[in-house]
Amino acid sequence: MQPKKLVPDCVRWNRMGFVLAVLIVLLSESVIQCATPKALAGNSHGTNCPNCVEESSAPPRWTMPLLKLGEKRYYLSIFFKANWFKALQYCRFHGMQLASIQTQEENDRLEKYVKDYGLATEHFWTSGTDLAEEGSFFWVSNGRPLSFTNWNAGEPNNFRYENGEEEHCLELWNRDGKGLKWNDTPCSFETYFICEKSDWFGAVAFCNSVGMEIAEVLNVGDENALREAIIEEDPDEEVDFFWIGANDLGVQGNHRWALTGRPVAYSNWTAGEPNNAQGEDGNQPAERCVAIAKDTLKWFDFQCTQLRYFVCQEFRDD
Ligand SMILES: [Ca+2]
Ligand SMILES: [Ca+2]
Ligand SMILES: [Ca+2]
Repeated sequence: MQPKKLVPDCVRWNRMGFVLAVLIVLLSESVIQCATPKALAGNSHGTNCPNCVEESSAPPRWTMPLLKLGEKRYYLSIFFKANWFKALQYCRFHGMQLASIQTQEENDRLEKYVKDYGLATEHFWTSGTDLAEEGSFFWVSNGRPLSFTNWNAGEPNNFRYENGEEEHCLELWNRDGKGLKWNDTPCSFETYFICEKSDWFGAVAFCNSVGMEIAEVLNVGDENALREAIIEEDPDEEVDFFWIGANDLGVQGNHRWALTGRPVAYSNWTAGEPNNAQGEDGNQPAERCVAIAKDTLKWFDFQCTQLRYFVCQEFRDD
């Protein structure tokens, strides 16, 4: 017999450690109070989480841990269907993002998993869309254009339906028995979807989606506040680093803060960083995003596409 559910799914998700963000709330310039996503879900979102009701008949969430495929961590939403916008919102609410598929390898791994799991004939939303410009698909989760394509034959065809709706959202669908390939389909269609753990860009988007910004560390006071937030979150031992907003995506070596574009004045680099390392084979993308070590709060630059925990904060007045 299943245990009776006493808490909304959103809250339980957080308790089970699925939440990737630590949220800190700035009360004034120097006094910062911590609020974990757990608290956020219980307070501001817990009473009106749009997906909690729909999930009420779903199997217990803890039977579905994050799926590790290659470097990525996925959550396959197979307990309820949603249109593309709601799927996007759902992933973000849980500190994740709708999946982006950037290599054939990633596609193959998902295909194998979905098949092994008995879901080979289902459709799954990804973050791909051409809503901004017809025919120009990109991954909305990270803003990047498609780095490879895997369309079913004849797709994308932007089919126009009787009600005038066209096809602007990218789903995975084994249409012809030739594997989990891509199709453009109306964004209003309701289907299953795949969330993935956030990279730096997803962290920025998540903070934004809850009315906050990715953390800025402007002085020692901010750093101490960050430490408290991280301690409160009590991440497991596997977690080493947290994304913050500093990056040199604009000009190599010239670090700025994500939200304001202000140059990084205060910094706390560990010895030898930022080193803009290129990976072992020297062919990895440059390291342009900054994360802080959980224990020392020292700064490191990493590839922005790496998947990490992150810290959000409320907008500053100054
Ligand atoms: Ca289209
Ligand atoms: Ca289509
Ligand atoms: Ca580095």
